Formats: sequence, structure tokens, C-alpha cells
Amino acid sequence: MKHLKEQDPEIYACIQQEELRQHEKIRLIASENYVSTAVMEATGSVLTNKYSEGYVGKRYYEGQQLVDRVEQLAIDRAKAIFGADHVNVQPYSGSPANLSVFLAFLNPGDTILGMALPHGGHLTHGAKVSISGKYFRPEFYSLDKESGRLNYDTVRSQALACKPKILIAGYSAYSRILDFERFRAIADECGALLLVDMAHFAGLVAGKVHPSPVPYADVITTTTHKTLRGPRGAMIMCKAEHAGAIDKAVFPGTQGGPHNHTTAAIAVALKEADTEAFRQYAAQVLRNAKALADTLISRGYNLVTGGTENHLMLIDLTNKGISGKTAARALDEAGLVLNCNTVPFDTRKPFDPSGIRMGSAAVTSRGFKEAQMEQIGVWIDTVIQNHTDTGVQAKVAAEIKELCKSYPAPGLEYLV
Ligand code: DSN
Repeated sequence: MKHLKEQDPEIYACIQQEELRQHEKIRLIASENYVSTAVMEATGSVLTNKYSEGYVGKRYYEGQQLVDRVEQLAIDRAKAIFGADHVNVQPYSGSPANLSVFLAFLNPGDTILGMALPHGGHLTHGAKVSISGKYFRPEFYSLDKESGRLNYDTVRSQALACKPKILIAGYSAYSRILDFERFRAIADECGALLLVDMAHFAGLVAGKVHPSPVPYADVITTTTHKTLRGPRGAMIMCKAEHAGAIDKAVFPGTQGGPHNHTTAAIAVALKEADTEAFRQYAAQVLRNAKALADTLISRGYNLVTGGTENHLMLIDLTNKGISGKTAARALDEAGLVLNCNTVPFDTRKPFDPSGIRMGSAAVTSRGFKEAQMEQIGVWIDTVIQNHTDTGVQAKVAAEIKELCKSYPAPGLEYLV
């Protein structure tokens, strides 16, 4: 980055320090990952200089010879991996992707039914602070109080009562596999379209270690940067009959020109995702989550739903006498980066809730296996038990730095 270093030393210094932070801390934020150097190179390419409003073969600007090729490669690769009829690779990220789906099928005031945000749903699934909750009429299903799991009979009776135009299946903090067949049946019974937001588990679907929603959903949205390990971006997949409505809703409905550098990086990430190495990564993500979950359960931690079937764990810290925010801050000081999170039926406020959320994707990308996950569980417990002790935090941080030297993160190998 010699040009950046010369021209903008302040930003250069921030990026250098961020590289170090990502290298020497253990990143457990369930929505984060490390992209490959190839994905990073495509993201930082001249494609950022080009305007391309429109779609392949039908653009409003000239000079699209290579951009068309890039976008078609991204589409073809997504179709090959996920088996979808139609793919739009232009959404800037997950929230605009979901908004585009609403624009395609809803009028203001129409009803949508999704998982409640405090129960693990997403802001864009109808939360009242989001445009999805302001312009449409959101209804929510909750998790079962006893099991912490979805109760499909409850989802069904709510759907039959409120008759949503769109039924949403998807989450940002739920550690179980969704029953897509059941969601499909409920959507059919109440006359709704089924939207699956697979942002969190797209990489697990691509890696063939998680059921695919493609045979069941009318429309699927996903970000490309979580378990899928691509750049910040998103895709919408749908059945052929919805292709026109989706494309129109993305452009010109909610967006202008696509971010071609991101499209190229998505194409690269999808090529990587169609390899045996990626399938092994996806399988290891699951084993790693289970190893960490089992370690924490054995130390008396209360995992919502009692465990995990994906990359994600949600822990209710109420029985440990510490809030989610206090725990997350202490853990960050100790080199364990995660986020505080509401738990179902939380009595605390979202900014300082009762839980913490973790995921195993980023650590798996840097090569951690079950033994390192068990060690992470021990460190988490040690820091939480001694959360006011900065000496303990410093000691754990030093041990983590040492461990990370043996597991260079993709793209940051030069730091070891
Ligand atoms: N905010 C993301 C997450 O952390 O799960 C989802 O968009």
C-alpha cells in the first residue's frame, strides 16, 4: 500500500492497525469472516471506476464489454452452486436486498411475518425502526419459551390469522436448522410468498453441509460476506417466474449502478466456494461450533436451544450474573471479539442485553480446529469469571496472540 502510505498516512495507519487487530485477536462475530487475497484483489480493482446501470447485455452506459463478462460469471457460478433458476448479484448488501424483495411484491401497508428481532430475527424482517416495519405491516413469530426453538405450529396459526403476503424464514441469531419444507407448507396454506434470508448460513449451503432452501423458497436473499466468505455484498435468487419483478426492484427500484468490483469479488468467492477445500471448511465450521458449544455447556453456560446445528451460538448469561455488554467488553480486552445480543424473552435492553452471540466461521478460515475451540471455551469462561480483573484479561490476550502466530489469517500471512 505504498501509495496510500504516502498520500494518506492516517487512513494507512488505521488499516495497518486493523490488519494487526484481525490477526492477533480471535474473531467470533458470527457474521464475520476473512476473505482470500484473491477476493481482496478483485475488490480493490479498477472495476470500481465503472458505471453499469442495467443488466448484462442491456446497460445504459457504453464500455461494458468486460463488466458484462464479470457479472455473467458471477451469475453462472451462483446458479451452479445453489441451483437457483435466477440470480441477481447486484444488491449492495443484505438490507437493500430484502428491501428490493419487498418492493417487488408488496404495497405499503401489506403484511409480512418474520421472526421477532429480540428472538433472533433481523432488523429488515419488520423491526419497527427499519423501513421494513415502517412502510409495511409487520407481524412476528417468537421462539418457544421452554426450548428456545421455533414452534412451527405457532408460526402456522399466526400465519393463518394474519395472512401475510410474505412469510420470512431467516435469522441473525438462531442456532438451529430451519425446516424449509414446513415453512413452504405454511406459506402455501396461508397464500404467502416464502422468502428465505440465508445470509448467515449461505456458506454452509454452498459447502453442502446444510439443507438448501432453494427447492422450497420463492425468493432467497443472502449477503455474500458471512459464512460464504466473499466481499461485502448480496444476492437474490428466485424462481424463474419472479425474475423480472426482482430485477426491476433491484434496478431501478432501489439501486443505481452495481458495484462492479464487488460483483467480481463475489464471482471469485463463488469459484472458491465450489471446491473441495471450501466444503471441508464448511464441515469444520460445524465441528468447531459444536466443540465450542460443548465446552461452554460443560462449564455451566446456558446456550439458547441447548446447543448448535450451524455456525452460531447464543448464550444467555443470566445465570452467570453478568450482562452481555459487560462480558463482551471484557472478552474484547482479552482478545476474544464477539457481540452482546438479546436472548428470547430478554428482560434487559438491546444495548446491554443478557446474552452474547458467537460464530465459528472466521476462526475456521484461519485454520482453528476442535482443540483450539475448546481452548477458546476455557478462555471465555476464565475471562467471564474474572471480568473485573484486567490482569486476567492481559494474560489471556498474550496467550491468544501467541496462538494466533501459528494460524495466520487468510490475506494476513505476512504478519507472522
Ligand atoms: N448485522 C448482521 C449480523 O451480525 O448478523 C446481519 O446483517
